Amino acid sequence: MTANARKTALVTGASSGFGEAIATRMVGQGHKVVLAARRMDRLKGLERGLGADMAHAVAMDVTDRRAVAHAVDALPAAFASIDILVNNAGLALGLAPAQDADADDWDRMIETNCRGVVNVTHAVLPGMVARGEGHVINIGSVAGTYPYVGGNIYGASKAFVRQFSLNLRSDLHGTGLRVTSIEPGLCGGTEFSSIRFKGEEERAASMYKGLDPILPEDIAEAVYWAASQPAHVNVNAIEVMPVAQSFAPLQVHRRDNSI
Ligand code: NDP
Ligand code: 8X3
Repeated sequence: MTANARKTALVTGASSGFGEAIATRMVGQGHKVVLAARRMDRLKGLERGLGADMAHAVAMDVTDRRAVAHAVDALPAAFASIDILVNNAGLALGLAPAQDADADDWDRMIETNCRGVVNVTHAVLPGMVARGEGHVINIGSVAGTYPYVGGNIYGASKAFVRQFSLNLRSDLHGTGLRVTSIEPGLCGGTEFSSIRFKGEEERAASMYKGLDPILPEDIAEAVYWAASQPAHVNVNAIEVMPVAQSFAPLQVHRRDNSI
């Protein structure tokens, strides 16, 4: 998508948070958007708000490969040529250290964050290659680069997203397609922490207490900027953090607790 061209984007996880903000930003710039997620009531509300000529809601569980392929194949003609795929649907579950973690939580993060990105990409990529243009934008996380206690599988799943983005670029060499990995840090204004802490709202809110986190609109801006570069420019990765978030030193455990 160059700045003036009118394109069609498919945004997964458009029922909330980043996905909703990305879809809204895209439509605000005159692009059409396929809104994909599981909660159809929320997608329909967004579709109404953005206008049914510009936004089209599609029920999609990204973990279900066949359902994803069917949903992409069944898109109405006005929304069928996907120029930009934003693989945004994802989640973290729990913050327990690996030895105390829930195996079902791990499975669901892998299913959603890894397999989900793979399923949707696999369904959309052949059409982009056949048309000779397209842009895959994957939403990773700083957790895919920097470890933190309790980040275990969530961080590993986002490292998968990062490496998958790089490997896609290699495979797509010469096709004209673009691939970008967007890697946000702590972001407020989404359901992310509420889902991570399974409805423990006080704990979820405490993540953002006393600081200014980045906001979904900041990520929508990064996505839009990457997608708006001239066709010869590929933005490989963008890492965005709030000023209030940075890096802690490596930890050292001493037998005698002397320091
Ligand atoms: P939200 O929880 O607000 O949004 C997550 C979205 O993913 C929802 O729209 C949800 O829709 C969708 N989703 C979850 N599971 C599935 C599924 N199986 N199939 C289809 N859609 C699904 O979180 P954010 O907006 O914060 O997160 C968006 C992305 O950004 C995630 O990949 C997250 O890991 C990443 N991220 C978030 C950060 C943050 O601090 N908030 C920082 C860095 C990265 P529905 O339930 O309707 O299916
Ligand atoms: C979520 C960002 O910093 O909460 O992907 O792990 S962080």
